[in-house]
Amino acid sequence: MSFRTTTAIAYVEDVSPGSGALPPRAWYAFSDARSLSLNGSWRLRLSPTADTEDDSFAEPGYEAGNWAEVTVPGHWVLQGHGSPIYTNHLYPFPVDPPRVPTENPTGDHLRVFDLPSDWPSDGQSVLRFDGVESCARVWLNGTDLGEFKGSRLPHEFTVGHLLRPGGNVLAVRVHQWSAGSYLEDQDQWWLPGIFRDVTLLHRPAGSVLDFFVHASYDHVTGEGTLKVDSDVDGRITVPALAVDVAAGESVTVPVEPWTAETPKLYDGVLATEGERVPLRIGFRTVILEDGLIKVNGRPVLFKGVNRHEWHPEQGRALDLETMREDVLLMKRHNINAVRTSHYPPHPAFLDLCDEYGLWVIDECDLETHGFTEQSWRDNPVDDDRWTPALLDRAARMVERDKNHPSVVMWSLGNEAGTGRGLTAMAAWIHGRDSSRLVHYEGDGDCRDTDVYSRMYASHAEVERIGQELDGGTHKRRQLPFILCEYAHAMGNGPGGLADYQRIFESYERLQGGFVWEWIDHGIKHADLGYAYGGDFGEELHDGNFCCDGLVFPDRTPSPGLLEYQKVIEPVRIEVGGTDGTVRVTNRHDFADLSALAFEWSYQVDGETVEAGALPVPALAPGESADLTLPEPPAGTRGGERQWTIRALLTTDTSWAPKGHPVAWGQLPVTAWQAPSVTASSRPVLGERQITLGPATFAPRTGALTSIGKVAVDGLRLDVFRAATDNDNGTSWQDGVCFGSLWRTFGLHRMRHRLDSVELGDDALTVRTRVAPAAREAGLATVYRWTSDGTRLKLTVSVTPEGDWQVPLPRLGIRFGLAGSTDHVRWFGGGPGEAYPDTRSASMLGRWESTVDELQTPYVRPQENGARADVRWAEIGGLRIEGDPEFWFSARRWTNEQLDTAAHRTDLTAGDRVWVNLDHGQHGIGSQSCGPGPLSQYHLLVQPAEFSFSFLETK
Ligand code: IPT
Repeated sequence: MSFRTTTAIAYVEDVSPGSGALPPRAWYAFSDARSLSLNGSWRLRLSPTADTEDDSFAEPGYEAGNWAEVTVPGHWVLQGHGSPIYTNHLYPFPVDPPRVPTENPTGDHLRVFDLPSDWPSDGQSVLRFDGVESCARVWLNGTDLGEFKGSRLPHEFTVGHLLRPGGNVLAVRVHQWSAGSYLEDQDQWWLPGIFRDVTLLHRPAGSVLDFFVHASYDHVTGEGTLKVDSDVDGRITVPALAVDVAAGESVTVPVEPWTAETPKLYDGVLATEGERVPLRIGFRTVILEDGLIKVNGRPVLFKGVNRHEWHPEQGRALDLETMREDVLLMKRHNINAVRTSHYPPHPAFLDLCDEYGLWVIDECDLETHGFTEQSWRDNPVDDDRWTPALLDRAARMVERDKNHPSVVMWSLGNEAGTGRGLTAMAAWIHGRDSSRLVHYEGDGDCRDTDVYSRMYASHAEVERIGQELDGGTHKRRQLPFILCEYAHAMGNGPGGLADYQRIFESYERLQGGFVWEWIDHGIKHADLGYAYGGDFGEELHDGNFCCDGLVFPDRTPSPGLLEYQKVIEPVRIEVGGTDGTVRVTNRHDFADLSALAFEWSYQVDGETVEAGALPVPALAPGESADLTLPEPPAGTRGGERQWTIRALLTTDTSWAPKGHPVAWGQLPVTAWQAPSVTASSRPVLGERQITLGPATFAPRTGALTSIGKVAVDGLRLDVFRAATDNDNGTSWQDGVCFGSLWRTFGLHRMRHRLDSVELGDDALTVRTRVAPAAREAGLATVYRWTSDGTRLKLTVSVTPEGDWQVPLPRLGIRFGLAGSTDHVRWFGGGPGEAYPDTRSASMLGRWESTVDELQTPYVRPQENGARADVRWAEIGGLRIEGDPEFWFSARRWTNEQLDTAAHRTDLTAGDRVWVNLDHGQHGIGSQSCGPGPLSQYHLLVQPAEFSFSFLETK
């Protein structure tokens, strides 16, 4: 005897893509046909399993009495019903495809709507769902329309015959888990719900069905060829080109091409008997030629990002303004390409990419990563039973998005292993659209793909690939290379971007990469600031691995984005070949420099004394010129001197206003000279203290206690930093993760043994040994204090002893100042943080901040906020000058407190501001998923000497 009534919900665990939906077709935002948005407030009944409730709710007249309300588009788990779950690649349910757990949160959604009184009574109507996770069954006025899977793909149903003027009952049953979940194992939050638009579309008689805009560009003749295939007869008009042709007919006319740099779109119309659909046509030709991806005859260099859809409150339900914000931020930060990791985005995002200009790799909604845990056994992409579902996903992506000039590659999916299903997808896509390339990183031999793609390869390996020394299949060796993911932007970092960019620019075969990833998937949380994996009590989760973006959850740019912006700037400004010249190189692929105005300024000790325009010819892409700088301003003899050259937009563009800085460079003229302090004061031992110039010290320990009226606390050598995500690395890295080595070695618990306090004629010398318990290795550390009566100078000498097997996180001093300390000024790198391999965007100048603003609010607290190349800093009534330049940071908690915090809200201001003045910092790297810092950025343990002078400022 069987108790479970499975037939009604058998579709949930069926490998098929669904039934009842219309064939996929091109998506467009609007036409002259009527439409009715069904977004808004819906009623929701959440059940713990897929089959606990009957479906009588779909019948007209059903009383939804005590049902909750949810906003559509939205995810119910972000609206107070159940909780989100974050896993990277582990399935949060037993792997037994296509079966899913009995505990299968199921949201019955109900919406009653009237047709507008003027809703046409002729023709048909279609109901469109742009995205529902993960499986839905739909009824209208009690009639079962069908069910579907494929969360981030559209599904349409014919409904005209069921509509009534008023009181239409739309019922949608959404299951969190389904067979489709096995295909949607992307590294992200599991967020069930109707998370994209629901729209009723009127389809007048003779309206447009599917259509395919083919718009190519011949870079030799300068002509574009347009042909629009349409399932329904119609005409295509493009007024600006005087084009008026029938569907299916091709026409060749002189045009301006579309590129991401020059996104020229021509407005047109596809008019059938019953409908006029606006077209935005971009002419461009994407081909593989000479082993390179060429657009309009030229190779392109992708300066890309991987973009997940994310909003800290709405999850993957993004409104148009948020999408636009992403595009504008990308454009303003010199990004020229997006991989839509790992599913087709809301289609309106691609309209924006067409309009503002971004190259797009459109990726299918497919990832089966969790099967890696069983050596890919039973992987759906290698099981013919699943192939219809895979082909359905490929078709829904390609048909939906095929009319976007921005889309230059189709990607089969991400991290799905290999298999016949993928091959079938690639074959179908190649057959349907020969005008674009096919991408899939998992196809190591490039059997099915047109580009060799990898993720997180080291600099050295990428260089070998550039030199074509990487071997591989014959086919692969003929193909261009991209890094579809690199530079894991988790927490502080990524480091090493500039080094990758140099390599990309050195070898033709390397056509750039896509930083992982665009945005931190932190969820706004009343108590935690932003929540990450585990914060909702998930039994299985991957912590803050979802917070690895170039922008914070609220889209504030992180230092990583500013670094990337500088590294990929489309104009290089550097020292010229002869004295007094600056070399300007146009690194665009298509645009000349006519959109930019250049200006120079001249700084003495970081202060601009004069500025002017620098005429730069409209260099073609790839060209450079050495330009003579003006005579240095008169009367600027002393001090450190430099030129700063900036390239600014000459006019307002769609993505930034006139004057927006696109690129900059600095050319040193003279170097920083630290002030000399003559050791003319003698240390005096009093009853309670030692006095030396303006300073006092504790007599027994030689510890600095004050400089003038400024009380100073706990000054000593510091080698520890709060581990960054990149320091910690990942479990699957074979390389050394310094974060854990530092902890094992004991760098977070160094002991300071006092050996002697010596009062000399002109110096107070304090000898110590700094070492962790249980280790023989240590640092003999000597603090030598001198003064000229006004200034106090500290020279620190560090001599390593014993067997040091690890580099140091940092090497410098730290001390505490009064908690009221707030304002900071400095001359050095800024305005933002920098580390040895993330310092490209650090601009030498005079900067100001508060202690709080010096902090970078990484979602999981970690080392942050260092300013590089600091000559002097003023803080808490002290002016500190470095010899040589130093790394400066200050915070209201200790590095140890920072290290133990899990969320920003764990950090509370203490009664001290802790200042770090560092002689050295270890690099950042990208080891939270990729390679660690390059060896030249390791802070090796070796003898070191560095000085600071202190002067009371008030
Ligand atoms: C790679 C995934 O493709 C991406 O989705 C994300 O998880 C990223 O890593 C890390 O944040 S896969 C990695 C195991 C190489």
